Amino acid sequence: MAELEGLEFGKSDFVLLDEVTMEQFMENLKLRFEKGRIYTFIGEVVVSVNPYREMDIYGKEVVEAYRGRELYENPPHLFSVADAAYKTMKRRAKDTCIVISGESGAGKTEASKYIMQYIAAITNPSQRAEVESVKNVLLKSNCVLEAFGNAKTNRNNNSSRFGKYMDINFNFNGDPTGGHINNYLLEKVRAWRKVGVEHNYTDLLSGGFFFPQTSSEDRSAHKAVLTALKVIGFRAQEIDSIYMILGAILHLGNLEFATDGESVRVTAPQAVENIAILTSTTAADVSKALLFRTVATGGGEVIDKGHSEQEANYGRDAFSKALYERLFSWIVSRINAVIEVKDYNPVLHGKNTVIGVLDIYGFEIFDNNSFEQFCINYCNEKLHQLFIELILRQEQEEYDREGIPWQHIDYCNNQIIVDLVEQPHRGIISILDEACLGVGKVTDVMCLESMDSKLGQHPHYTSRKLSPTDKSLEFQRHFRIRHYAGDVTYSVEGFLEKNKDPLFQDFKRLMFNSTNPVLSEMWPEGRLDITEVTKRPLTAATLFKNSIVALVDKLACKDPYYVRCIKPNEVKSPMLFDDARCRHQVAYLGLLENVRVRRAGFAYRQPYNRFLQRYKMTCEYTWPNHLMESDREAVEAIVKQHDFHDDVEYGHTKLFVRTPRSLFTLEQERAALIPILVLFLQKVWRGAL
Ligand code: AOV
Ligand code: MG
Repeated sequence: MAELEGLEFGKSDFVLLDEVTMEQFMENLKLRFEKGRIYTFIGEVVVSVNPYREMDIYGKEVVEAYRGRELYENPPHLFSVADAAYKTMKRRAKDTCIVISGESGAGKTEASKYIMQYIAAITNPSQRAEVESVKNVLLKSNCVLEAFGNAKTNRNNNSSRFGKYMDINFNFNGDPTGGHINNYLLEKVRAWRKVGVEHNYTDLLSGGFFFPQTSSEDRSAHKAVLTALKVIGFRAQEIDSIYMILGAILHLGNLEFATDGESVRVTAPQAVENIAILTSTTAADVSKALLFRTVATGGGEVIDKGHSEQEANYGRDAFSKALYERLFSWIVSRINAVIEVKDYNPVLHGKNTVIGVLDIYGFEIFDNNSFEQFCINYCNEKLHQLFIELILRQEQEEYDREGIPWQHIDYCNNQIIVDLVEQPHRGIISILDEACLGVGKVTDVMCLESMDSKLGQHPHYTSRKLSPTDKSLEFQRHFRIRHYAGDVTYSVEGFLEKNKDPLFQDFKRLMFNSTNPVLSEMWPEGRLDITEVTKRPLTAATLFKNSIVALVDKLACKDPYYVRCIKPNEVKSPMLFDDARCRHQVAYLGLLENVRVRRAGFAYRQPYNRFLQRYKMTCEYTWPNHLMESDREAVEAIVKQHDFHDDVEYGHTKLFVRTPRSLFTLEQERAALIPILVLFLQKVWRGAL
């Protein structure tokens, strides 16, 4: 609360603004950022501005200061939220979750790591070995997942190209017993490129993260990953397999095809040999999978159909990316197998509770926005919707619980945009899926035409054809969605292919038949015989939608805590507060509404005993102790003496204060009394009184 830091640092809770206007909000946010106060509350929500510099605020002493304390007892911090989530989980045996949101580069992943570190630091005081080992794996998993799933983008040098939701399980004592990681849609193209795959990639040892003999920084990062893999419990054979798969991916990048008359051949047979060695297959089988496709004819006959050069190129890239994606998912599943809660007996150990931490890609607007951005931004729409629903619901529930009358306030709702994307039969995903099912050659442009005809009237959708004079829709293939966070122009090019995400069955069989059991395990569907492969797999967009719907369900049944991250500028500078950029984020994150909801109800709420402890010195009837029947009555006495009886409601266990001003008065009085009190006590100690 404000008194903990002087007012020169601005207001530490936006609820305390004199007026809830964008101007005041921005003024406070900027002032605090410039004074190095990167965190600010909105009630229990923490707003964070990326400092783009090392801050000395995560050390041991700070952890100690926050441990077990109430939110308002310390300045706002990620640790406040982490501790609140932990306390609720422990005291009320409720599952909680911490949702970290904000756009790319706003600081979500860093925040999630500090939160995990905090939870690790405050648990297992008795240092039990098995709990320590679980904690260690949970922390180390970050390093591995980032190595494989993050990549440099123009928005963030260490951008997460996958979404991550991690459940941490706790036993009755509040110590971690295990966890589970869910990963969401790896943007495989970017992550895969990081390995150093480019066509005609000739020198294996230059560049690329995993074979990086270039800089000492790369070398030590690489070593850290290796150590982490070992700590987590990857076996030597598994680690070797990881390297071999990465090696195979690199060699695939070296493969080219040429056409001789009718038939296509590989130009560098040595690469095929290498791939065969690295994947524990034979050169003949690799070559066949690269150049032919086994198909079942209508008559049940199985034939090998030669690829065109174009098909062979396509197949090679799809295979290479799929290898990477499978590897990533397999690594996640291996980590999960290690941290899975085993032998938990609720009768013996008490209720098993969970804290979930969500760090998922933020809203993205690139110069070229493709299928991945479409999925990512849809995911952000869903999470925003959840935020609205939960923040309102939570308030409502608290008032009900405490027996306080309360009126609903209206909120902007992005349901219409969510529907635009996911509605069955009419939404964009359905239209895409339909196009993917289409017989014959359905092109991206045909798909766009279908969207235009079905969604032409939708207020959040437009395209070049529908708005021919719109300068930002330059190309025939552009369409635009008015997201809650801003307009994004997508190019439909590649949408169908990415949505179908086809990989020739031949590659799956090739990998399943590898004599390396680690590799074979990653490709279970390669077991199927060609004549058995009839069912069309779900499309990428539908799979993603299903996983996000499941995620939202998971979050919705937990007590949510929020960290809202803001990116202060586009140039990664610790000094610059770009007003317009920040204002835009504040608007779309719905932060002003958040403050309003918080204030329209009650700006502050505190359990009676806490309130009393803090303010009893301001009232003659309560200082040093009260003689009333209950703490509630004592609190009433304080409130009456300070004349803001009309501004409060008395709940069953808490006092609710409508406007912050009332509390200000109390705070000021308390601040004025403290020096007098200190003087008084000093005199008592010295025996002067
Ligand atoms: P993101 O997770 O929100 O983007 P990151 O957490 O990766 O963003 O943060 C981007 C960069 O900002 C980091 O690599 C740090 O250099 C810096 N940074 C962020 N938070 C802090 C902090 N608390 N203290 C110091 N530096 C920080 V993305 O995953 O791209 O959506 O996809
Ligand atoms: Mg990230």
